[in-house]
Amino acid sequence: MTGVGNTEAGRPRLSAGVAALIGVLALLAALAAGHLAAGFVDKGASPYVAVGNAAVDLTPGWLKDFAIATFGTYDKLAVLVGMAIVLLALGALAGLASRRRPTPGTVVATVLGLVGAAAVLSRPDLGRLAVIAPVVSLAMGVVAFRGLHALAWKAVTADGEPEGMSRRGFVRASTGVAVGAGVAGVAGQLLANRIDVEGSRSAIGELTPRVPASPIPPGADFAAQGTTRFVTSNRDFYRIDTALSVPRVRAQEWALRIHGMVDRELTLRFEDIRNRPLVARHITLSCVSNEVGGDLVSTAEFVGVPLRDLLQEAGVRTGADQVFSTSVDGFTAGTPVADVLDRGLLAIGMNGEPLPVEHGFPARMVVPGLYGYVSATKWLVDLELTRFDLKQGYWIPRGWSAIAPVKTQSRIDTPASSETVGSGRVTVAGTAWAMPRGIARVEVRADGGPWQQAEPAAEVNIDCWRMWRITLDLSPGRHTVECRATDRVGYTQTDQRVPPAPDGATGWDSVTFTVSG
Ligand SMILES: Nc1nc2c(c(=O)[nH]1)N[C@H]1C(S)=C(S)[C@@H](COP(=O)(O)O)O[C@H]1N2
Ligand SMILES: [Mo]
Repeated sequence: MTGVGNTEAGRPRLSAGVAALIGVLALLAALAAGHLAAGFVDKGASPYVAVGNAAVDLTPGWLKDFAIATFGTYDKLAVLVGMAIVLLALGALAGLASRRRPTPGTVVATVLGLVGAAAVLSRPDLGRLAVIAPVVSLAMGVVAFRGLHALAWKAVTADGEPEGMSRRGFVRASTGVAVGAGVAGVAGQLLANRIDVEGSRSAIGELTPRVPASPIPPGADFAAQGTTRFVTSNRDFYRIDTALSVPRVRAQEWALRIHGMVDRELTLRFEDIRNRPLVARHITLSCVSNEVGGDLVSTAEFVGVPLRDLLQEAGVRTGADQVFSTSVDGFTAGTPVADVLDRGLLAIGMNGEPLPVEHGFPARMVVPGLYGYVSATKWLVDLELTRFDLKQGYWIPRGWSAIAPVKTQSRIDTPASSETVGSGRVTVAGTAWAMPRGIARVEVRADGGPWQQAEPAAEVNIDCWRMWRITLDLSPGRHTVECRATDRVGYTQTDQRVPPAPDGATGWDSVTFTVSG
């Protein structure tokens, strides 16, 4: 190996490459050791995961919106990759700062370890014991850094040994650290995933509703013309949450506590829920971050128990106006009691299966007509009856509105933007939603001309979206079409464009395409 060290004006120092390598290896060793230790306590205690979660929690609303707009459902991957890049750069810099003495790198390793510990301690869902993981990480970082540094230093100064031998010692040690970090990282991941949530999920079996959902009439979508399907498959259902790693809760261990301003506190196990009379309902769920024309909106058949039944059993005290729901990972949402009593569902099934793990297994809330961040808590474990002036859900201090009914909205699914379509008769089709008011009509106009009423698809219920289509005679060339919906209360979508923050986007969707000659 060449360039382990060089001497400049008689003062020995490590070569830049070796110095950076030591920093990077020590960093990997630290992260992997922390990940492995977390495998034994709680996977969220991994310093990498905890710092990522803390970063997500510290993200202001506008930045979260930017992340969702830019990376869509890959926002979490973006956080993890971004963190990896920053950390590797820090490791390399710490190494480079330590070409003569190991002190700078030791300080960086210690500071990073302390940041990890702070992140773990700040997580509402982790116990005190979890701090073991970042402490192990810190210790490993310092030991690996100083150990590798000492070996490399020996090779530079060739202290007492033939130089070739010290170099071999360093190469062997670095390889060992790299392999060890890899093994520890994988082992930590396997340990973290040992909770067999898929096994628990498949053991649930059929969830048969006592009250089935009304069947979907034929013609509820115009998928043949290019609209999205009426029921979104579980695979395609949009996913938005703050969880960097999906919480793994087995149904056997799950329980829901209902407390606060109630007459009787309740604790319900999964079996208690599934043995109740279950209802099935088609519901369209929308994210507040959905831009005009966006696809953070999906529909599923949810199976569960009306939250009204549970809340009445607990006895809601007068004065309670907020149902404050908490997820196993610490996410919280505040929902008006009136909406929960009116149409809230504690869902355990989705499209004929137990809830998928990413969508909240074993149980979540769904309240049609409210954006997800104020109503749709996944991996739900706690419902507290309280007041809006006493407690704020996760996104409220981050700049989002505490009260967030879904705004009447419509979207053009076909033609696609910039598409070239064949003949002069063009089918424009899409979807519109205004839960729980329902869609009365959708209008379309081309190139700023008169509004024309689109043909609505069969209405399934007012808690779901409604598809529409219209055929337009268009001359060859470029055209822009817009759509606007009117809900059953008589409100027509405003053309005024506002961004998603703080309580949902408005404006008309518009698509520009070309009709070929
Ligand atoms: N535990 C938890 N539940 C959550 C969230 C979250 O971050 N954590 N996000 C909410 C938001 S913002 C939305 S839009 C919906 C999305 O539900 P889905 O991922 O099943 O589509 O979940 C809600 N429930
Ligand atoms: Mo959301």
